[in-house]
Amino acid sequence: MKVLDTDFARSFIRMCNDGWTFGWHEANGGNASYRMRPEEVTEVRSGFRTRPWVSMDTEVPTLAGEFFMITAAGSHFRNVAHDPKRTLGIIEIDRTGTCWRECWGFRDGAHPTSELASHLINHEVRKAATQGKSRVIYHCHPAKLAAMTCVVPHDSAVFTRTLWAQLAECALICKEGVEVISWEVPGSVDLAIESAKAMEHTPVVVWPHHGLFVSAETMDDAFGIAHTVEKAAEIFCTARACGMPYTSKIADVELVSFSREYGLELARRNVYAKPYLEDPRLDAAFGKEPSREQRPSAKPEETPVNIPGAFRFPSVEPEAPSGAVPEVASEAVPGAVAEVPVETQAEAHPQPSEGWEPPVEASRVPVPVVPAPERPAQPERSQAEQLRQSVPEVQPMPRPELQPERFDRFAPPMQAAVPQHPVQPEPLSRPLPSEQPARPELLAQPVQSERPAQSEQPAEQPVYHFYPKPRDHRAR
Ligand code: 2HA
Ligand code: ZN
Repeated sequence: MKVLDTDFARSFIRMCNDGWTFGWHEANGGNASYRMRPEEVTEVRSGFRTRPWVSMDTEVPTLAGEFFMITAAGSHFRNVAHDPKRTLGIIEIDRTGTCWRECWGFRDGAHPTSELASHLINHEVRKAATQGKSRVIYHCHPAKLAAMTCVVPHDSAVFTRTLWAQLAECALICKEGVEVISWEVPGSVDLAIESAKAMEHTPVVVWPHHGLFVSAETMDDAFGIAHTVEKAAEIFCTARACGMPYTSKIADVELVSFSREYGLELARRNVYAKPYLEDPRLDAAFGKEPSREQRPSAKPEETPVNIPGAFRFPSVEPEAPSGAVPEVASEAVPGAVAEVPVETQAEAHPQPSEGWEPPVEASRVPVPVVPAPERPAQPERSQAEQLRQSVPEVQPMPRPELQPERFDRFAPPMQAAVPQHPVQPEPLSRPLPSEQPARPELLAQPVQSERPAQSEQPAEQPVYHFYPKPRDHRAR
């Protein structure tokens, strides 16, 4: 049988072409390899040629005698489907696992990708980790994921939890979570080794400011993982870019029940890591983000007012810094439904477009109203103190399964690398989205610093707090 008529070759070419179509392979970006099954080798072996052995700097003894389909160095994924015999090839590993030779493809003097050693080392790791099931390594450059690495700390648990917080499917398809490694020179031995360390724990490795390195059993699975992770990253980037603070995520308990339902066995360190969803300054203004199950009267508050096309407020009530109880709640009766004139709401909420008009046929819309949550009596505290206490610390996640001596590049430096949320927001040099008309209920107001003398921040520098203003329509 001809190589290009086989299912594995078709699937490999399709993966490359899909990656190109999705925009993940600019120029010669990305590479891929597939460890062929013995029966697939038998099927096509008669068409192989014999070339001299080339020795490698690395040893892959557990891959001795294996055959790999692999992308050619410098080849463009956009050309794979058009010219597979030049952009792809098949290599054989010798019996010692120290040499390779070309068997098929690589026309016009092409050679295997410069990431060959990286692919082989990682095939070895994944083959061992999956009892021989894993066969594909796929490397691509999805942009949203790379963008995420510019924003989210390079802590694997925080990064994983942030991805999972966006999209349920991501926890299902990427249940081991992602490992984020340090930035390494593309094509370097360090990159190969750091990836291999990570691949002992997960098939999905994030290369900061570069891309994804994925391993899987089939081409469909490899592409599916990359697609799912990139989609979660896209949701993250889109939600951040829309200028509203994050107010909802998949909560810990929801992840746990999802995990139970699907038998996912999600790692605790990933489930209970804090997703990186807010600008620390907004984080400070909102206090510690309550998970959905912790929010008082979650159900009625989350019921949206049904005005077609109308702007909707996020469902979380920002906490007033002075401890004031939201005014609407003080008169509320449990279970009561207040009638609020539509006009009032239309005034209070920014409208989505110039031509937006409140509907005239429904002059009054029921709005669920709920009693105020019981606030425990709090001792007098300065605003600065309250703010400081409300800001959650990003704690380095305990990694008992890692052996520090083998992964010393990960463990202690990672703690330093994870930025702690600043206790006091920096004075702003440019307005946050919260100061723009889309969020009139948030105002940045300079106040005198009340930080104690030992503060790192100079006392004379103004500190900006983001005050949630009471919702006008509720105050009336
Ligand atoms: O093969 O993507 O990381 C080109 C690359 C290197
Ligand atoms: Zn790359």
